[in-house]
Amino acid sequence: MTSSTDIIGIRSDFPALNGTMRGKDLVYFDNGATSLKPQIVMDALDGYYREYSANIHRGVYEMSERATAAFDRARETMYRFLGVDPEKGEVIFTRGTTESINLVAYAWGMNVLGPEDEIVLTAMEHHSNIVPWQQVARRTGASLRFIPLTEEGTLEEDGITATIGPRTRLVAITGMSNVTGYVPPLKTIRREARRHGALVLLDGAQYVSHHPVDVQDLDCDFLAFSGHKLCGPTGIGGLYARRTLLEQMEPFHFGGDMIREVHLRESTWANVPEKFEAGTPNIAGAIGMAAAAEYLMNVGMESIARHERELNAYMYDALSTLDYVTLYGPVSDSERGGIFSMNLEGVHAHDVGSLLDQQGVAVRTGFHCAQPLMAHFGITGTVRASFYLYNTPDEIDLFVRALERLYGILR
Ligand code: C6P
Repeated sequence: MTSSTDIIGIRSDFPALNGTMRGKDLVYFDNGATSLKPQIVMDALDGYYREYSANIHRGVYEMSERATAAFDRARETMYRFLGVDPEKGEVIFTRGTTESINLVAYAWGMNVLGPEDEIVLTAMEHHSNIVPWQQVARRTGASLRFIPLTEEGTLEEDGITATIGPRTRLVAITGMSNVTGYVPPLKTIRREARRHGALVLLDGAQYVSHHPVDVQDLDCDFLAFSGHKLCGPTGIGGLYARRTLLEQMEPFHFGGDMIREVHLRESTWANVPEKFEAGTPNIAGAIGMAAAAEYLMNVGMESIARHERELNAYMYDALSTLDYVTLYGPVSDSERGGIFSMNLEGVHAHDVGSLLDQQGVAVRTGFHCAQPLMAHFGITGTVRASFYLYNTPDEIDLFVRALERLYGILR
């Protein structure tokens, strides 16, 4: 993975990388928003729609059986990808991280929490891991508490131990900030949560696509993730949750496929995981996400993480030579995944983004669905460059040269 031939091989798997933007070779640094898709994922989607696009769990005919088998295999692939015991049925297919967190908020939070309880969050959370908990707090009377952030947006042990306490029922935290790439000290957080009998929800939207994941090691109670950030299609993702919790939780959505028996005035529920998957699921999406997970496992999540660490170190060195760039987040590259948020002195982030676009470089600008973190930094937005397995040091050079050029024009 670290050798240039490996990267060339990987890049050729992604048709979009052959494309241009504004007439220039595309440099895709917006992987935090969504990743590009390898051909193998398109083939999996195409295969389903072209050859066997029947509904699942319903037909007795061959085409439906084929679709059912592919859907079930997709779940098994996700078990392997996440280190989930296949016997336990602990992966629910959802539309993505946002829906997964809402599932926990509605099916667990709304039913279980009360005025004595506290939900612990941080100000670096994506809106998807704040707004649902605000709703739970409003409806149940539970309180929200926030682990304080340091000036650079990191967490310290003292703040963690002072915030998680006997009334904490849930700590809901990102595995990797979508703004700064900061990976919080998950072990300390889990230890404190366990000490007080609280559950841990990990927002894995960014974490899962960039790190090898084994839920046994992560030892969280809930893990939310999105397929589109790990080379899969949009509109599909999942929630890992401990079986014991899934069995206790009420369903989130009601309708077909999630029932055991329906009578006119009452119904009973199917087993986990179907109990949480009402209606026709995103069959193609599940098959496509599994193809993506299989692709990433073949490349090797450990190699992907190593490659990104190398890119990070390279980017860190390159940016530190530009004294007009303010970088947000941890002051060392070791606590950071491949996401860099920055501002150029005296220049609006959108202007930087637009001029980078003219150079063929795709970045995201704005508040990145993280307004509380922007408020913490005292800014309204940043320019964000985020990497994935197919990015290269040459692209970083190109990005940095583009920054130098545009700063010369804009300042
Ligand atoms: N962040 C970004 O550009 P969905 O949209 O449901 O797939 O994921 C939501 C989400 C939740 N948590 C974190 C940490 C995230 O980064 C995201 C998605 C994208 O940063 C789109 S806003």
